[in-house]
Amino acid sequence: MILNMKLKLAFFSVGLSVSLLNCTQDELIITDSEDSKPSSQRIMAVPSIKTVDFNNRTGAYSDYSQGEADSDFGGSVNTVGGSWDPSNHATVGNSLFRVKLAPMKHSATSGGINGSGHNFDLAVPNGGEYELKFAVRFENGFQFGRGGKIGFGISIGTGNSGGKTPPPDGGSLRFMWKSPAKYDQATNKLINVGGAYFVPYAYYSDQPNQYGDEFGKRSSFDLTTNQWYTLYMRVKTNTNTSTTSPNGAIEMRVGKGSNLTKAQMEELINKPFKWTDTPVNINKLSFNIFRGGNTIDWVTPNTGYIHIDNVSWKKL
Ligand SMILES: [Ca+2]
Repeated sequence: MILNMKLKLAFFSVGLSVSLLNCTQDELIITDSEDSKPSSQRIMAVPSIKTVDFNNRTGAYSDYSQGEADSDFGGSVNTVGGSWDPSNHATVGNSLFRVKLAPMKHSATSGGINGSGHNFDLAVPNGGEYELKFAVRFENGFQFGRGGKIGFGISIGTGNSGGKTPPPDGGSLRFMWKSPAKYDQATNKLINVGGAYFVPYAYYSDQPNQYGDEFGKRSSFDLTTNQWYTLYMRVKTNTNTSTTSPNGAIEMRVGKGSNLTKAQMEELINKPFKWTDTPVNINKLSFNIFRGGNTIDWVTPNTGYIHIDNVSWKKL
C-alpha cells in the first residue's frame, strides 16, 4: 500500500509516462521512460539482511555521492527533507562514513534538518520484526550541545516524527544524544556544559507527549569524543491491539566499543510494547543526524563531525 502511494506520487511529480520495470515485494524500480537518467523517482529496497562497513572507501574523506551510497547500502538511499548532500554534509573515507553538523544550525534553521546534518531513508522488505546495529564516534573537538538525532532507526507503517500527531498506523524508533548544555545567545557560548548520554526516542500511537518518548531511560556512562559506541535496537510490531498484553516489543542497547555483541551492551529498554493502534509492518530504516529540537538553545558555535561504521540490519 505504501509502495502504491509512492508510485502515485511519482506519477504526479514526474508528469511523464513512467514504466514499472520490476516490482516484487522486495524490490521496486521506477524509471522515467522518456529519459532514462537515474532520478529521485527510483525506489529500490535494500536487502532484508546486510552489513555495511565502508571498508571499500579508503583514502581521505571526500563527498559521499548518492550513487556510492546506493552501492554500499544495496538499494536506493532516499532523500529526506531535501536533496542529497546539499552542502557537503556527507563524506566518506578512512573506511568510515562521516557526517558534518553545521555551526549555528538546528532542525528548523535555514536548510532544515539537512542544513544541520544529513538524512535519508532506506526501504526494507516488509517485516514484523527487525534488529539494527551501528557504531558511532564523535570526532575530536565535537561540542555535544543540547543534543540531536543520531544514526539509524526503524520506521513502522506510515512512520512518524517531528512532533506530528501520532497516526493510528505509524511510529518510529531512533536514538538521540543529549546533554544539559544549552547555547546562550547573549554570550555566544554553551552554558551548563555537562555529561552527554544516549536516550531512546520513540513515536507510537499511545505516546504521552507531542514529541518522542524517552521512557525516562539514558545510558549510564558519559559520552566522550574519539570513543566508539555501538547502538542496537530491535522493533517487533504488534499484531494485537491490547494495551495490557501487547505482543510487540521495543529493545535498545548501548555500549562503549565498536561492533559489540548484544550481550556486551547495556540494556536501555526491553519490554512488550504496542506500537500502533492499527497493526502494520516495518518498511523503512531511517538515517538522521542533526541537532535539535527546533529552538536556538540546540545549536553550537562550532562545526562538529560524527563518524559511522559497521552498520548491520536483519529481518527477524
Ligand atoms: Ca569501516
